[in-house]
Amino acid sequence: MNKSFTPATLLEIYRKGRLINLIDERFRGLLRSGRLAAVYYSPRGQEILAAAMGVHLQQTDYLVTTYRGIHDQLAKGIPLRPLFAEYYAKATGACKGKGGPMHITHPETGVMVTTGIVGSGLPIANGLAWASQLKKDGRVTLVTFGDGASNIGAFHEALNMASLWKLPVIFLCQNNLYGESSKYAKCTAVDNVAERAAGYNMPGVTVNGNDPEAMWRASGEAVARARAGEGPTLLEAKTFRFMGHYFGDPGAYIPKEEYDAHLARDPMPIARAAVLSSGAATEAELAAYDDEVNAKIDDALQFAADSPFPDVSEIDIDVYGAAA
Ligand SMILES: Cc1ncc(C[n+]2csc(CCOP(=O)(O)OP(=O)(O)O)c2C)c(N)n1
Ligand SMILES: [Mg+2]
Repeated sequence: MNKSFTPATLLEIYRKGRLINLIDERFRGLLRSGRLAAVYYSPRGQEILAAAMGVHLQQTDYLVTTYRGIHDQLAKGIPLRPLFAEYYAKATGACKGKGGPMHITHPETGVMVTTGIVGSGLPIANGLAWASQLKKDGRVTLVTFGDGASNIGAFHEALNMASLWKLPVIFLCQNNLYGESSKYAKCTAVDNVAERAAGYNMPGVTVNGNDPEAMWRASGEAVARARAGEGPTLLEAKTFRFMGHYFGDPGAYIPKEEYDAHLARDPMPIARAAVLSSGAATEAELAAYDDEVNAKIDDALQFAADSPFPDVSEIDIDVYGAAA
């Protein structure tokens, strides 16, 4: 892919990243104050990689993500109202209030699966990609997962099958250097997850996921390969999570110097400064964008608050199968 990385593309990535960033900040505030009671795995620090991948995807493409998936879902284009209503377990939620944050699904925007079972998304993504290959519908499937997931058996099985069958799938490992409280280097035999691609005869690419241009290029190539029927790519985006594993995790297992070194390279302020110096937007335009996003957040929160809970008569519908 020889396309040049323009200031307009940088701005598009920044705007997607900022949407994620503002929603994440709002959710953490609501959780802290007790106005939202939900499990929450903050994507703080991983916004840019999701945004830079997201700009290459079409609405009809598929996404399979994890519990730490709100950045992926937003980058894919999920609307805020059904997303927020699902966090509040309301009937108007993406899963009618029965899935919750761990199971966000919104087929209209290609958000097919969100799973809390580490590593389980990869074989499911193969299934979606296989269906697209058989139907020749031109869709690609993006599956995202963490560094910890790359040590699960299903990761290896899925890579082998996807390569063998040249499935239109992109395996995006978001290597945030920790799986719960376990440091990557303590549990993984290779320096880079992408090295494992060699064992499955597919391209493996390690990239700084916090660098908009590098992530945009690597994502674009992986999506183009899948779209052209040339098969899967294992893309490893190096990143860091600033808010611990789950909401409320103090992250005491991360040495302070390590944390501070990452914080000094926080991708959001760096991307913002890059947008301003590129001339793609002014301070005033970025502030206006924040206002616009905050108004959408207010609207979706009000929608969620005003919506009813699912009726108790629906308790066994849409769960395992239709009730008689
Ligand atoms: C099969 C399985 N084993 C263990 C767990 C418990 N668990 C939940 S998240 C997690 C860490 C996964 O780390 P990683 O894949 O790096 O993703 P991250 O949370 O860093 O995004 C673990 C072990 C689980 N949910 N599923
Ligand atoms: Mg991790």
